[in-house]
Amino acid sequence: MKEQLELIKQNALNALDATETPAALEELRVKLLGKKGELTAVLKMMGKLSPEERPVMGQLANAVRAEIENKLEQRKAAINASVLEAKLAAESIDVTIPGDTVELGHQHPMNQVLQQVKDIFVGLGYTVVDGPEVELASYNFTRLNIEEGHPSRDRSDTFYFNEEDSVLLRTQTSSMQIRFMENNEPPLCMLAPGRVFRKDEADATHSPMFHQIEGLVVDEHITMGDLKGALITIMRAIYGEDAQMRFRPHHFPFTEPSCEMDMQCHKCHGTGEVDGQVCSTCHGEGWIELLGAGMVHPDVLRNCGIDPEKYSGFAFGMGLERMALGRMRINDMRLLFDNDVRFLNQF
Ligand code: 2NL
Repeated sequence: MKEQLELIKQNALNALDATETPAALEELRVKLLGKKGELTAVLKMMGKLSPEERPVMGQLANAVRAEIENKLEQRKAAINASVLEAKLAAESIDVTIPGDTVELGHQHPMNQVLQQVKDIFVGLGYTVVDGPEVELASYNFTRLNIEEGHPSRDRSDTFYFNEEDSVLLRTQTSSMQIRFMENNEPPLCMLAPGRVFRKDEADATHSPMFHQIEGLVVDEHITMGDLKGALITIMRAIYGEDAQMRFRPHHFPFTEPSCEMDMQCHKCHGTGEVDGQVCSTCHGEGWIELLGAGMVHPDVLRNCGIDPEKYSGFAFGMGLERMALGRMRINDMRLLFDNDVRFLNQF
């Protein structure tokens, strides 16, 4: 029996030495020390020994057990240490590897132009106002003196949401100005930039969605002189202090009198020709159309609860895409909406 214990011990210690993983170690522990283990089997035979042999063998068996347990703890510590070491090695981070550079984006050219123009107006005291793109025909048309049956209300030009043609995608940001006049007392000095929608086929100069900026000033004693002074100041801030401007008579239902403002072509200086060729910037016109404007029609003021006997005002509207194309020397409006980053990254 003594030899048997000695053999169990030697085999156990050898097996423990050869074990490399926590799972194998646990399996071995059960095999060596568990209820169905070899050592337990030997101890169960103790009863068959003589009373003299029993304590001696018992002592020896306990010593063997203690030695195996000792070795087991040692191996456990050693294996855990090597597992940790392997884990740390596998998870180590090389802080010297260059990181992935995050490319910094920038504003869309449309928004850059919008921001620049807004800054100029804010500097002059204009309040910037935003509003709904889904509008009532009342705000978009009727109160602006655009009666039912007017061609601009036609279903082929306007996106309607219902059969009565009373809910639509706004075709101009004037709807916002009507709302503003309705809810505020003069003096008013406001700017309404935003998306507007018209049923246009997309080509180099048209898109069914585009951006507009409209301005409105209402107070006592506002005249056409205020309109001209304000617009010349603003357009020179946008296009350069030496820009030459002209006003032409025009017609809008919501202003009276109405006008359009042009800027002299910076390429041909108003001649329409460059080196004997038709100027490519103004197409031979000599002038570039900038905006439409006028004195707010008394009926429009009245429609918004403002007394036209006491107050008068001027208003103007311009397309932002055209301004962006001109300022950034882009020749096709569709480029602004394609959102190809190879194009956008140039601005
Ligand atoms: C253009 C012309 C214009 C207005 C917009 C306006 C707004 C109110 C009352 C009167 Cl609430 N007028 N806005 C006036 C004249 C011209 O826009 O060519 N836009 C692209």
